Amino acid sequence: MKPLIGITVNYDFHERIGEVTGLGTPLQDWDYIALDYANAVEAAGGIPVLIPNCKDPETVLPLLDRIDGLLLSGGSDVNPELYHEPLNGGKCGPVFPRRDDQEVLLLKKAVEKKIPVFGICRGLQLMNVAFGGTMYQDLPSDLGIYHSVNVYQRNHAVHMVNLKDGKIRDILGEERIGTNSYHHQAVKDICECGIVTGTADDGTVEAMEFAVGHPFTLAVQWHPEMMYDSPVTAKLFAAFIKAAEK
Ligand SMILES: [Mn+2]
Repeated sequence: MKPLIGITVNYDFHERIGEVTGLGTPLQDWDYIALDYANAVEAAGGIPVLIPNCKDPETVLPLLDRIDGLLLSGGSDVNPELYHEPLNGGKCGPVFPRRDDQEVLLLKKAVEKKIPVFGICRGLQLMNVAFGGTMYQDLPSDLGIYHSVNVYQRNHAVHMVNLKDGKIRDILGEERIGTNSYHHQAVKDICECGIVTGTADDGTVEAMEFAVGHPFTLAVQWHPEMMYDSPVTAKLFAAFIKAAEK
């Protein structure tokens, strides 16, 4: 059978989502995710499975006995409490601890079980924080740099990423690639097991892997799943699915 890839999803308790879609009633919570992730997994030969944000995160842990790979998707900012920093009011975006707590638990158990993990955007940030790293809560006000570039179509490359010695460069066979950029936060202190394998020209961390004892813990800060026609995307997802097949 093709590998099952668990994809984490956004959680939001604002009933406006139901109002906008015309599907909801008042006081409903929502799980939702852009279809790009499932499309990318499907195109690479995997079977996408969405993992809901359960009330008790322990509920979804047995899924790790069934899935072959875990994709930590993009979304809201990671709770600064997880890296023991005060909320930088007005700079950090909305935070949903219910999703953060479940993803940290899923990530740690997936690593224990040697399940390949691929983190995208927030997924990279969550992995760094879960293993002890910290975040810039807002790149424009912290460093005066802009990585939330949403004026182009989503598959358009807006900055370059320089790849260093590591898995991602092995997978792609290139030193420098163009990527999109939809993030206002970025990794600050690197967690102890973290290895930075890609940076933008301004120094922003754009790719990481984690030395946690199994061969596929890869994360990128951009959105490869949105760059649906890019050979970089095809190679990254192919490598992830191949790791999940083992
Ligand atoms: Mn960027």
